[in-house]
Amino acid sequence: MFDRLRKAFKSFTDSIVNTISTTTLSEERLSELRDELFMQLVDSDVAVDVADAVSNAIVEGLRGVKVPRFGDKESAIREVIMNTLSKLFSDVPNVDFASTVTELLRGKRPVVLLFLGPNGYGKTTTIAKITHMLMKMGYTAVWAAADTFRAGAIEQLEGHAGRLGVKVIKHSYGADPAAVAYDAINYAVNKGLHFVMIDTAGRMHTDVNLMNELNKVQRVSKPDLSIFIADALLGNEALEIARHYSKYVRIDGLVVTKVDAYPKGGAILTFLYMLRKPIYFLGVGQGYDDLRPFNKEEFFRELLAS
Ligand SMILES: Nc1nc2c(ncn2[C@@H]2O[C@H](COP(=O)(O)OP(=O)(O)OP(=O)(O)O)[C@@H](O)[C@H]2O)c(=O)[nH]1
Ligand SMILES: [Mg+2]
Repeated sequence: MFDRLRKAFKSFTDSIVNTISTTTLSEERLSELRDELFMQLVDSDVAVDVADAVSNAIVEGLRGVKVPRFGDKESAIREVIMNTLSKLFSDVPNVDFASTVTELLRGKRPVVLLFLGPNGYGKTTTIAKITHMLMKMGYTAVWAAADTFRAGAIEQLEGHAGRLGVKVIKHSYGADPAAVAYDAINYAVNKGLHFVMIDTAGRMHTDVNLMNELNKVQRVSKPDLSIFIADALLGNEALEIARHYSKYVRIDGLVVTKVDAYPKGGAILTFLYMLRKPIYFLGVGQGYDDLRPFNKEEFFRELLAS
């Protein structure tokens, strides 16, 4: 995964090691290397502003760094880059989803999870995957079919529910999604279930009516976590939409989907840097098990692994 982004860091690290093996890192050479890294990051789909900030910070971190003359130069360089990335992203929370929701359950039941995002980004599939994971942990869930807008949305959710053995609370198409969410929460309260997952209709931030409707769903359901589903393949577009969404709804964190079909990898860095929100999971396929917990430090380590 993230092959292209890993190659960008690998090629940069190699260039640094080659330079310091023969000469010192002059200002001029550092500036060339910074431009090289910037271009490689942009080619890996990192947004321009983010590529600029990351390449500048890494070159700053390398300035005047002491590298062992005979030791493992590459690891020394990788450590500098790792430390720089950690610092650059230090205020982006690293959230372990499973332990967070377990913690939330100590204080209340049900825990309510609201899933948001544009059409086709993977909301419904992600609900199924996360529920599958929570059920394996021994928890119970009910789903709110709050996408009462798109034809076939309720049946699609019921299809997943049938396979996983989850109850769906539904109204008819055109019904108020907030009312569906409200009923699902009441159902969970009465049955003592652990989780309510609310499946909402895909929408663009430009549709003010639909965005206000989403705001109402959030006000009524008071979710413990509102999760924006970001399609990795639509990197910058997904970023812009998430930023506009924030004017209407609270976003607590993200799941980045379709990472299996996205060797470039750069959008993940872009989302983290620009939104400063935790990424709970990466979606890595269409199966229920294709969900990978995300940890930013592990991600950076993976990017820098030789
Ligand atoms: N390869 C891959 N495909 C995914 C992933 N997540 C979702 N998909 C696919 O993306 C398509 C859309 O997924 P949905 O879950 O229906 O998306 P949605 O956001 O609910 O879409 P709407 O209900 O139309 O707004 C489906 O074909 C999914 O199988 C992923 O992580 N990897
Ligand atoms: Mg859907």
